[in-house]
Amino acid sequence: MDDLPAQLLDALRKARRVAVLTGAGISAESGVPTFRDAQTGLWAKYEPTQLATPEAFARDPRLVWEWYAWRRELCSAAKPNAGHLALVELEKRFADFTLTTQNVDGLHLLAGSRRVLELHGSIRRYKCFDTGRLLEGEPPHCDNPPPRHPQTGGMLRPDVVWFGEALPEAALMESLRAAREADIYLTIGTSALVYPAAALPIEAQRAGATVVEINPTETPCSKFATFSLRGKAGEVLPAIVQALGE
Ligand code: BJW
Repeated sequence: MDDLPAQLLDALRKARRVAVLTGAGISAESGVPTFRDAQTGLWAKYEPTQLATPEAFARDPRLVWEWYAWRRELCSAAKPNAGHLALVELEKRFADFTLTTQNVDGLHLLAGSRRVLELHGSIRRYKCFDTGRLLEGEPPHCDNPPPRHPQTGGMLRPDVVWFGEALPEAALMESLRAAREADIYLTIGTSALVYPAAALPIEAQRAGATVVEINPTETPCSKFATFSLRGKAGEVLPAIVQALGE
């Protein structure tokens, strides 16, 4: 990638509070498909309203269950990449560091990031569709999926946030606080189309943060960014860590 802007490195060296938003793009180099990339994105092959809404699950729970079971396998096989690992290093460097992710793949935690706010839940957990009660452990074997929650008897679903559903309130509030207090806000590998997550970098910019976008392509967030670094997260983030170390 091109040389990093000296002004960006200077701002990072002076920063005390750093907040980060990640999206599917950071996991692309781990082999986890994004949603909206043409050809390779999930929504190029599947219709979101048929799979990622509570209405879809109510209509055809088996289809939705099996689609998520397939994706869970993909996520379980994936390993954190150089982008995830660089964020672990950045967390060590700043006393106040908040990592908010829209990803449900769990790769930031697997990489070793300590404080991760999972805004859209986790594909590695399950809950009861009727009551929201979380499942402890693995789902019971079932010949006619979805399996049932052993305590509530309701159908199990992944603990992810579907369209039209509220985000986990504590994670959202903490992400907003971090955005409003950040000196530097990094938005990485997200198309910045899905709200309320997409509002976080805008909030940060309004509150005076230097917003840095890391994405090979332009997004609606680009106009709020002080620096747009056009490259892959797995290349740009390690370059930042290396430059700061010097
Ligand atoms: C790389 C790269 C590399 C590639 N390196 N980069 C305001 C305005 C308009 C609409 C709304 C609004 N507020 C709410 C809405 C409605 C809706 C919404 O936003 N709709 C828009 C799409 C129009 N939002 C909601 O419904 C949310 N809920 C809500 O607001 O509830 C209100 C409520 C309150 C109280 C009670 C009840 C309700 C919920 C949103 C949930 C989103 N869920 C999903 C699925 C999660 C489960 C699953 O995984 O299946 O979350 S949708 C999907 O999109 C997933 C993602 O987290 C999310 C964002 O996608 P992301 O991460 O940006 O991925 P892509 O693919 O879009 O982009 C990848 C990017 O990476 C690209 O830019 C590439 O260029 C880049 N890239 N390789 C760096 N190597």
